[in-house]
Amino acid sequence: MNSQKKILLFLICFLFINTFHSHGQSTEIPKEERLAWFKDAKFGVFIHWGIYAVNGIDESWSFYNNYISYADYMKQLNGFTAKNYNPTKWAKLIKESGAKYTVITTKHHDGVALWNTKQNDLSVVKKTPAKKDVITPFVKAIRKENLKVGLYFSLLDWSHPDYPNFTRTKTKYKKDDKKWKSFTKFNFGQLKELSKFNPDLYWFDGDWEQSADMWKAKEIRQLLLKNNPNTFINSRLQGYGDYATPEQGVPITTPLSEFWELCMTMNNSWGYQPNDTNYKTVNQLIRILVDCISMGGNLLLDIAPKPDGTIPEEQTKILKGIGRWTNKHKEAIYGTRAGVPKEHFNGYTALSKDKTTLYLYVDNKPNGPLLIKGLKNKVNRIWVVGNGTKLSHKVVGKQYWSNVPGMLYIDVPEEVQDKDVTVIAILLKGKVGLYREEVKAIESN
Ligand code: FHN
Repeated sequence: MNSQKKILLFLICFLFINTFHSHGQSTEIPKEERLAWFKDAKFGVFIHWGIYAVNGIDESWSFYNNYISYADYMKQLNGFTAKNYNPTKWAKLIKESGAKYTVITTKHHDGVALWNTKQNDLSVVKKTPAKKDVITPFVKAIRKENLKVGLYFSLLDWSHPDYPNFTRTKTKYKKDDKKWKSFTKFNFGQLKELSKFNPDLYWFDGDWEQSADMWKAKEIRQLLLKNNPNTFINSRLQGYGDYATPEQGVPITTPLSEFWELCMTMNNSWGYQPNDTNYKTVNQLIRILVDCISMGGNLLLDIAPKPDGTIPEEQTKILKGIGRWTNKHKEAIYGTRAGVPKEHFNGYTALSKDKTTLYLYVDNKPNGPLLIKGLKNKVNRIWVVGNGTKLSHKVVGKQYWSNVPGMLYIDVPEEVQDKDVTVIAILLKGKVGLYREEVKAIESN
């Protein structure tokens, strides 16, 4: 074979290897299939539970930022009892809230594992009065409620002796291949242990401190998907994830990723902090959920259990309050897709998966009939979601000779309005069609 043919053969092989095995994703079940339930779920509950609840201080960050010494931070191990931990009660409350999935911290940046890891001794099993694995019973209780389970795992571990970083002002080492190899073996060991729980999703955190190569992110992805080809990963694996995870700030513009989830605290703290009484109201949180739904995303709302395993009363009330609304408006939540551009309706909207029903979310008291502009479809029926009342409506301003749609006005009597967000369903003739052209001057009547 002459040298030209050899070069051509090499190039073909190189292209094949790089095209079909970069990220290893071409051999994976398509993302749309793996994340189908996630796209429909819309609402999840995040759980930050750890020793940081004992003093009610920032999770891991309090020692990283030198607000407390590491030694004093770790003394919180002695206060983590889980003596009133009732995972079944947690699972039922999460179900009642209308959440379809939950994500629990298995290990935060402080390195304290909540399951019986065999990779080291830093766990609530070996180092706290709890003396038990709290993840296994939680996963079991969640599955019993037919909810999906996600496991949060911090890639970085500021406690581990072989991990280079420690606090904002101290590092254990700058570069040490032997130590880093040892830490990588530790991380993979813990990830293999977590894969045994067969979670529906992995919620990585802390990826910002190292590169994809250093984390061996590609190998982590391959390990987890080999263990369960239907699982998926959040964005925090240095480019090897499946969906975007905006945090705390409600997106202003619709995220570019088709799959995304806003994670948010109920007050301003991820962990239990009794001094943080700055809770968002149920009404505010429902409207945040509606905002995410209207943009085609999910809300992952955090709760922060106390050291004994009880969920703070304020947080229980909020989950129940959200559950009232989600239970009443199921059809306008689960399985919906992003709504129509704001020019057509001055508020939040969403569409049914088949695009034949348009949902309007009204988070205020209308001064008059609602207005929808530029809707090409004829309307079959309009009703109030959650109580079925049919609503009177009419089209105004449609000129027989013009293709510009008329303006659809819908009356919403006070008695059918929801105390938080009223949802109106519009059953269209066919799939939604929107007039998006420029309205021109008239040349003949
Ligand atoms: O550093 C963590 C933080 O403590 C918390 O766990 C949040 C939750 O998404 N994630 C990281 C900050 O982005």
